[in-house]
Amino acid sequence: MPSARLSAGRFVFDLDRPLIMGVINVTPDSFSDRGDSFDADAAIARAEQLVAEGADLLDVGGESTRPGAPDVPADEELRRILPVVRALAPRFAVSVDTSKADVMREVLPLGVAMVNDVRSLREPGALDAVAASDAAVCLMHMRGSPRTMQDHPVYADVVVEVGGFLRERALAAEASGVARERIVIDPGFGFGKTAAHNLTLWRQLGALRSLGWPILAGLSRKSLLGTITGRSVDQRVHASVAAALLAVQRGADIVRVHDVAATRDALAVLRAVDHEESFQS
Ligand code: HH2
Repeated sequence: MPSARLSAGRFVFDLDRPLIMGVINVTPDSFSDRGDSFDADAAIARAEQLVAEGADLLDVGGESTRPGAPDVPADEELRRILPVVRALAPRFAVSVDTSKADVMREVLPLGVAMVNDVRSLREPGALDAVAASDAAVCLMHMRGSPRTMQDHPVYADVVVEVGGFLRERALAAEASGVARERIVIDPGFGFGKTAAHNLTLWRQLGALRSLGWPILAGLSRKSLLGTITGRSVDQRVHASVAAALLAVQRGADIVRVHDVAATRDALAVLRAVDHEESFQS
């Protein structure tokens, strides 16, 4: 079973309750918010709001990974996120959503708590950049790249293949010197998967968790929820809250969400029902 703690730079999180990671997309083209936080001041204000609402971690990203998104050069990604990371990292537990070693090397000395890499530290230099720090890392499964990942993904057994990949990447990180309690794994909902693949992985989160690392689940506002409910991106809050709840019930330790306040309330209800001792009148 995964370690009961997550060590993330100067932060240590107890994983006996689920953590909420709030999303800050410093991008003009994210699928989920259409550039609401592209301006640095807007991103910082949103981050402060998400912390007040109950976010444990803030995930700051400067490159959209939606299906079909173009690659963004490292200097442009840094131009977008650096003012935001500089303002937030001294105050809060900041995760940086990036795959580029150049970006990691620039932000890690600023006191970043986590690197969240949708490419699982496979870009040149990325593994070493994280190993040389004390930050946590989220290793995510993706088939192909954002430009190609939804082109007819096929798996013989999606749970075995995703689990095998995540295990291999987590062991590679450990072999490079990243302690086990700094590692989180993520099946990568929507990254090179059909709706059926996503649902199978979701049902089997417990099997992935038994690999030995905590699980992060990112389902918030995703197209799977649009497929299920028929709703557009800006109308997926209710489905996203249900998704966070059902991910935690099936084994997620961290949920990556846009709607922090609503998710926090839902998880508080779950905890009151599941843990008698947490709610005594
Ligand atoms: N999903 C997105 C981005 N980063 N990281 C992890 N670990 N897991 C995820 O599921 C995940 C992620 C996509 O969501 P969003 O950031 O809202 O959109 P975009 O990539 O278009 O900026």
